Amino acid sequence: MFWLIRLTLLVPGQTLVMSLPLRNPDLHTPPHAGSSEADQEFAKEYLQHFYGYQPKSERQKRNADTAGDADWETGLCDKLQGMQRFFGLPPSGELTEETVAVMKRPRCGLSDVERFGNRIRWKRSTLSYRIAGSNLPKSASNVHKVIRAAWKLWSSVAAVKFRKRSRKEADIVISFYNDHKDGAPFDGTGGILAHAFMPGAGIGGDVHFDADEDWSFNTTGFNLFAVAVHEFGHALGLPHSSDPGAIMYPVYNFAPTYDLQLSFRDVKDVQHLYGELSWIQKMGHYFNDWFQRGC
Ligand SMILES: [Ca+2]
Ligand SMILES: [Zn+2]
Ligand SMILES: [Zn+2]
Repeated sequence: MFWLIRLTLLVPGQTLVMSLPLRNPDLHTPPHAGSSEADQEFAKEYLQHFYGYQPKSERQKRNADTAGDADWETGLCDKLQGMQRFFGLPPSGELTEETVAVMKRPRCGLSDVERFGNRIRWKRSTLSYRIAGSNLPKSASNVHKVIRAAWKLWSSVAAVKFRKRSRKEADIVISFYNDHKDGAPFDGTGGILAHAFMPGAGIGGDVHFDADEDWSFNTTGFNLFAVAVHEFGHALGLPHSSDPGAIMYPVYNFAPTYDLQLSFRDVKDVQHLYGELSWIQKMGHYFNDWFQRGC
């Protein structure tokens, strides 16, 4: 799946992307009972991408004091335990089947551990967004409806509003891509579903969906609404949450039998950035919903 090792650092108004060639498979076998070599390579790349694991260079390995597994000694075990803790798995540091299964679940492309402070936010309270026209799943009108509903979930709990623009530049550009050149290529069906950029100028705040996914508006494939709400959380400045009930949980776990709702933590986090709704704003939302229901 990964032909490049990617490290993406997102800071307001600035994006730094580094791509390195994939290393040859390591000859050392870490103490991962039962896991195949392919799983071990996959796990290393996963931990590099999502948990900040940085393998030593070949030269550093040669200079290592012991002949043990250099990768293992340079933090792979710590990163694996960090991943296991994040997902509520026993933090054994062993690449168990259960751990590999979690790693292989479809998910968001952003890291689970990068933190950029807790006050990265847009300075304005009204943001514009634009849906780029190409590669949209069918039908486009459904996409527009779902995107509007996803923004509304956030604006109904925090003092931030969203306005759609058709042509002019917008703060947040939403696109569906196969190939694209932001340093974090998509990977075909499954794997990474989408990614977004933290608030900032230029590409900041933009949201990209993998056009190769089977996007849906119901219970089949990947529910676009669920993924959009998650990615819009990033576009507003929210990091990943380890709470499986939170929208900001990085793995796709939409349960079609339930209404999608923000968790208590999601609400508190977005209110921390943008403030709570005023009494008048709450009444405005209430009457708006009331008129839309037609009763
Ligand atoms: Ca994908
Ligand atoms: Zn995410
Ligand atoms: Zn992208």
